[in-house]
Amino acid sequence: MARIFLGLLFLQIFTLVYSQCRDGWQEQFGNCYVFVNVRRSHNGGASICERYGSKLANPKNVSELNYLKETAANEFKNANHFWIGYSKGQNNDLDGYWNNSKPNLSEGNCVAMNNVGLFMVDNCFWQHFFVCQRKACGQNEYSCINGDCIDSNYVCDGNNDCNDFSDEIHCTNRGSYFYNSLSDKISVNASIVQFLVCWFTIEVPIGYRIIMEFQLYNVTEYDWFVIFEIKKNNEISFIGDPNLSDTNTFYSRNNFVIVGYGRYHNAEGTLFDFNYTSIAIPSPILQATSDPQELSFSESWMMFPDLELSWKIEAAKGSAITLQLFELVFPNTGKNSFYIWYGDDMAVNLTDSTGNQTFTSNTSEVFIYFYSENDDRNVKLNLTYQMHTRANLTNTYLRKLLKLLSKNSSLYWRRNWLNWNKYSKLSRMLRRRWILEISKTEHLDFGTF
Ligand SMILES: [Ca+2]
Repeated sequence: MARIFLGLLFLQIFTLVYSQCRDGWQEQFGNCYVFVNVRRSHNGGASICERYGSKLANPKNVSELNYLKETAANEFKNANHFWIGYSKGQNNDLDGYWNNSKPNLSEGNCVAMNNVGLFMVDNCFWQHFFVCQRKACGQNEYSCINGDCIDSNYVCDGNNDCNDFSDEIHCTNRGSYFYNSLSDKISVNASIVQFLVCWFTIEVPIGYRIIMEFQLYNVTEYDWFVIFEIKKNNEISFIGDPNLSDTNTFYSRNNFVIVGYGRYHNAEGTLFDFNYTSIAIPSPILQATSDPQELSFSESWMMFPDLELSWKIEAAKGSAITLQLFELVFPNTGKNSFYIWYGDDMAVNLTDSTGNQTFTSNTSEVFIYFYSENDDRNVKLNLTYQMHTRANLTNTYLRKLLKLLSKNSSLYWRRNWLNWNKYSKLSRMLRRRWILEISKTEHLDFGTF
């Protein structure tokens, strides 16, 4: 009886561990796919895929395209589009399988697809959900986190066969413990450390970052201790060591953290304990109203290295959005970028700027993008966003506008302004032009709109 039970247990572990795709990934056409419900730029999504040894999905034929669109319809309830891997190539053309509907390159450089199988080219910084794709492993292989496939006999044998330790992170018989809840407390007592080296690996969902806070740290100089994470290409990135730092709080670069401890002398009692929590880094879509609303960075986000943040601000169709920037402190070092798109392809690169500035869109959406490679502690953003309806612009400030326009332009403008409704296409163009003119004018106070 006991033998049968052990046999069943073994079978269960076997099927759990040695599937051809990792948990959460779907196998299809010899590939593994994951549909990520987190909004990122094209590059941000691609970089998350790379950590898993995968790329943004590239449908190569109609079956793969149909699979992507049908699965996306289920997985991405609130998204019109999701990123796939195609983008503008070196030959300035789009490389990909288009099912006779090649998108128009004039609208951007990166390709998104929707859940009815149509493509569009979008600004690569825009935020969309995304799909990663990698090759599935064979029948008797283990699927490493980094995308490698190893012989399943090498799992939990004490050797780092995957090169990212993922074949050795969940082997309690060898002193490696795996945590995948969003928060937990990990307390390590000398009595449970039977091994010379033990590992504690935390993996939280994609899009989350981990904060570790040490309460107790009795690791001596005779021991070995490290907190690190694996980036793409198995590159190790050290997060910190409580012994060497003036802080007991550490922030992850991605959704993994590994804590390693090596015991080189006899120890007693609790060696170290820490709490970890994880927070999602959002990419919100905000609705502008006629009242100014505040947008600012959360200080806790700023502590994370390799941080991509974005906000899309939408207003009612036909209206405009004004951003009033009150404070911006932003390091102009490393690979940092800060952009605001506030009109038809008008981007402001804010790497250098601080202080009061106003931006007024000529479209009903504004996009703000921030990236910082460093965990710079001194980043501040404080701005308000506000919608201006067409009614505000046409009725209340008509006289003001006409006065302004007549100052430095001809009667042409007045004449067409009065024909606003008659020539709707022309008037749209003119309205955009007017808003642009106003935004360039210093003496108009937008707070009064
Ligand atoms: Ca191994």
